[in-house]
Formats: sequence, C-alpha cells, structure tokens
Amino acid sequence: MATEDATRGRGPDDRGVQAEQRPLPSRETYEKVLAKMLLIRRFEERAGEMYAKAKIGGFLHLCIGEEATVVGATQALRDTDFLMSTYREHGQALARGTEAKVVMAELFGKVDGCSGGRGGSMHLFDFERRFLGGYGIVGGNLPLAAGVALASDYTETEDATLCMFGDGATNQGTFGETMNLAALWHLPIVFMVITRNTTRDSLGCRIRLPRPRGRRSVPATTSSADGSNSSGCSGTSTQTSCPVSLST
Ligand SMILES: Cc1ncc(C[n+]2csc(CCOP(=O)(O)OP(=O)(O)O)c2C)c(N)n1
Ligand SMILES: [Mg+2]
Repeated sequence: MATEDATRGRGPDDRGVQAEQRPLPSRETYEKVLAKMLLIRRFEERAGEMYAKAKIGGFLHLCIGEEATVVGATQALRDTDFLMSTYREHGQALARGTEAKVVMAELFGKVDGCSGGRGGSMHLFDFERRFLGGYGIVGGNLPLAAGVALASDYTETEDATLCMFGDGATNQGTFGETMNLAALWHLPIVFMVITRNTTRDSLGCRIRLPRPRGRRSVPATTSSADGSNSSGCSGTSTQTSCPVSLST
C-alpha cells in the first residue's frame, strides 16, 4: 500500500522553488520506503537464484538496481490510483503491497499466485491493489493504460493511472499514438520511462553496433554503473542480435 508521503497533494503551483521549501518526509516514511526497497532487492536475488536452479519456468526479468525508481514513484500513488507496468514488474507488485509469497507463488506457477499461477513472472496482476499488470508485449501496456485513464475520466473519478515502460517501448508505434491521444483528451495518466541504458539488457545480449564502412561489425557488451544490468536471467543466448541501441 502507498504510505504517507510529502509529495501527496502537491499541485502544479507547488513545484519548483517552493517544493524545496517543503519539509522532508518523516523518519517513518523513510523507513517504510527503505524496507520496500530492501524487500524488492532480496526478493529479486532469491527469484534469480530459483531461476538459475530451473525451479521457475518461462522468462524472468529482474529489476535489481531499479528499487528506488519503482518505490519512489509508486509512493506518490493513492490506494485508488492504477499502476501498469512491463514484464519487469516484480518490484511494482511488491511496492504496491502484494505479498511477497503471493508474487513468488506466481513465479512458481502455483494456484496461490496473484494471477492464479497462469501468468508467471511477466503477468503479475492484483486488482485489489489496482496493479493491472505485467505485460509481455513491449509497448502493449501503453494504450491499455490510456484506456484505464479514459475510463477514470469518463466515470468522473479522481483516479490517476501511472504507466511505466522501458526505453525500448519508445520505438513502438503505440508510444506516439498513446502520447498523442492522452494529451489530446487530457487523460489523468502519468507515463514513466525506466531506462536501463539499453534495450534488452536484461537478456545479457550484446548490441551489434552499426558497421562502419569497409569494416566488420564489432559486438559490444552493455555496461552499467549501478548493477541494473547484472540480472542476466532469461536463459537467452548472449549472441542475440539487437539492431538498435537506445542508450539514453
Ligand atoms: C512487441 C515486442 N517486440 C519484441 C519483444 C521482445 N523483447 C523482449 S524484452 C525486449 C526489450 C525491451 O526493452 P525495454 O522496453 O527498454 O525494457 P527493459 O528490458 O530495458 O526493462 C524486447 C524487444 C517483445 N516482448 N514485444
Ligand atoms: Mg530498457
């Protein structure tokens, strides 16, 4: 569940210089935030371990290194707000308050999992906490999130939608189309890009740089300063060819 936060209720006029004058969050908030971040890190480490032992089927994308990003953003949500994410969403489910054992059960394909064991790592879902997934299709969650925001607007609720996605989704047609409609219709939605330096870095793949004229192409490995690329838990060959690097 979202905890009390100093950013709650901040209006457009309260940003900028004035925001710096606001009191810092309480010690209790700090501790709750830190506890969530640590829970996510420990959960991901354990999930990675289980995946390496072939206890978890399918794909597994860890968010190690993104804990502060995920918890910091979800902290600003009210309990009634909606959250949608990508396939790298264990942290989002945990930050939203889904029990760790229920998320882990889903990874193991158990009926006790938050998606009844049918979704797995990429399709976590917890409607009670307004976490609407968990999507395997890059960019696929963008128009769906806009639809949720449209429903909130249409039914005249105050609910906002936070839609998270990776930098890879900005290469999809859904990205431009959704941004366009959301702006045109003034939808109550926040789009948040989480960049991990490159696309597909979770797969531990090597980016094949554009070939300079007259020379052979050089495979380049991705790099990271914060360990967010270190998961490498998909089981995919490291020779996967990624045509584009979206470093930002
Ligand atoms: C439409 C679509 N095309 C291709 C893929 C294969 N794919 C899986 S992960 C990935 C990279 C996505 O990168 P990004 O959105 O930046 O997320 P990150 O892994 O960096 O968190 C791709 C292309 C997919 N899942 N969906
Ligand atoms: Mg990325």
